[in-house]
Amino acid sequence: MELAINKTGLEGQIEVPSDKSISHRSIMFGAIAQGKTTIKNFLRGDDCLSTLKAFQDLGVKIEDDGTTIIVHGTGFSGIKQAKQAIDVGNSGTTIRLIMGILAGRPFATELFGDHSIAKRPMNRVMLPINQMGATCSGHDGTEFPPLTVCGTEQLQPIHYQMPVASAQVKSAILFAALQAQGESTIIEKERTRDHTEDMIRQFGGEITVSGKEIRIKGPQKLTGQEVYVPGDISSAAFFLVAGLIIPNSKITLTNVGLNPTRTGILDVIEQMGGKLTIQETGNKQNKAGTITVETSTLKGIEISGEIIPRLIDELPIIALLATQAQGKTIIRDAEELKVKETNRIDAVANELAKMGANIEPTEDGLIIHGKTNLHEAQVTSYGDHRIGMMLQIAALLVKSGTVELEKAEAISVSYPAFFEDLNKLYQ
Ligand code: SPQ
Repeated sequence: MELAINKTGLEGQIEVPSDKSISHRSIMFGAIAQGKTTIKNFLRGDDCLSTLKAFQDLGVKIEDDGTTIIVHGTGFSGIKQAKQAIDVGNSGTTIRLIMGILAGRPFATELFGDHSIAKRPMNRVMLPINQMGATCSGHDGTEFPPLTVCGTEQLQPIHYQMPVASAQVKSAILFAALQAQGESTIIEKERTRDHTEDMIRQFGGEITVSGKEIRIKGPQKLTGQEVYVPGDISSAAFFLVAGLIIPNSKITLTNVGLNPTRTGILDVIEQMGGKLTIQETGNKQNKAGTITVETSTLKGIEISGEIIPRLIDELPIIALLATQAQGKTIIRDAEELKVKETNRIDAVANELAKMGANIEPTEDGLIIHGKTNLHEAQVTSYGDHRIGMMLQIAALLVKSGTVELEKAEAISVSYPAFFEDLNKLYQ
């Protein structure tokens, strides 16, 4: 697809799409709780629709009138053996979190996905849930999907020191721990997004979090709730960066979820000298706000350590931001980027370099020297939604020629209306 280029003066207001992480979890919690869960503002991106379909395949009654989703949960025992293998599409969150739920169900389930899912590491979830008593195995003795999960109603609790900072692994263990006989303890490597912990509380469960240590007793019964999904800061990130780097721009983003485990990008923008204002609009339980950004003079910084999980999905677009900052930006401790929908360290470095950026991949991140002009190129998303959207924002800086994006369709995984929303800013 040919991307829009050479834009200045982006102006306007966008309501960013609903949070992908919370949308997945709202279906999952609705399915394992007793009673009705009503979900408003659910993200209708491909990934979350894969979760919805997966739970229908597992025997859960889910109604969708196009606006509101109603999940009729009957507890963990309402999760029944599927008639066929479950297709998770491109969604790492779906496959990893479902494994934790299936760990406590007494039957075998086969899980598979697309070409990218077939390369995503699963030992990180299989090892702890197997330690709890499930039997999970990957394709041909590997850790990779297609996977088989054989669950048991006799799950044991676990004391687990996490070797990776991963909200997906933590969440899978929490779902298994909710079904285990006794107290489990999870110690995070770094604190990661805590939507699962929040929703356990929202659905009437008990969980104790103290720094990086989480304690949870099983078995627990949860109760259906009303869930309103806030906007996704990971989707807002593309327009935050556009507003900062495109000349003469001012963009306002409404209803952006501001859970502190997700807001690392806002800290980075402030440290780089970006002009940003935040007006909080949500409540204590569901922090949200309106964010306005303006074209800014930016400087390079170092991004490393505990902030990385708070902005892991924003690193591709932060790398673009760094190409427009004066001086050197170093991103470290982000080796997890290599095992996302694609190797995001290589993908970002290759594609931005094709457009003229001065960017080097490293073992655990990127080094970017700015400020550079970007020029026309033929680029690819590698089938990764976040790489595709980052490249469209980069193309807006290109003065002449064409920027052709391969595999643009991947963007519908998390932001089906991305191009329509972008169009609104220059009409
Ligand atoms: O679902 P998927 O494909 O893994 O989604 C990604 C993304 O960019 O949308 C990662 F590729 O986000 C993950 C995120 O990186 C969503 C997520 C979650 O909802 O729990 C947690 C993070 O992954 P991880 O591996 O660090 O736990």
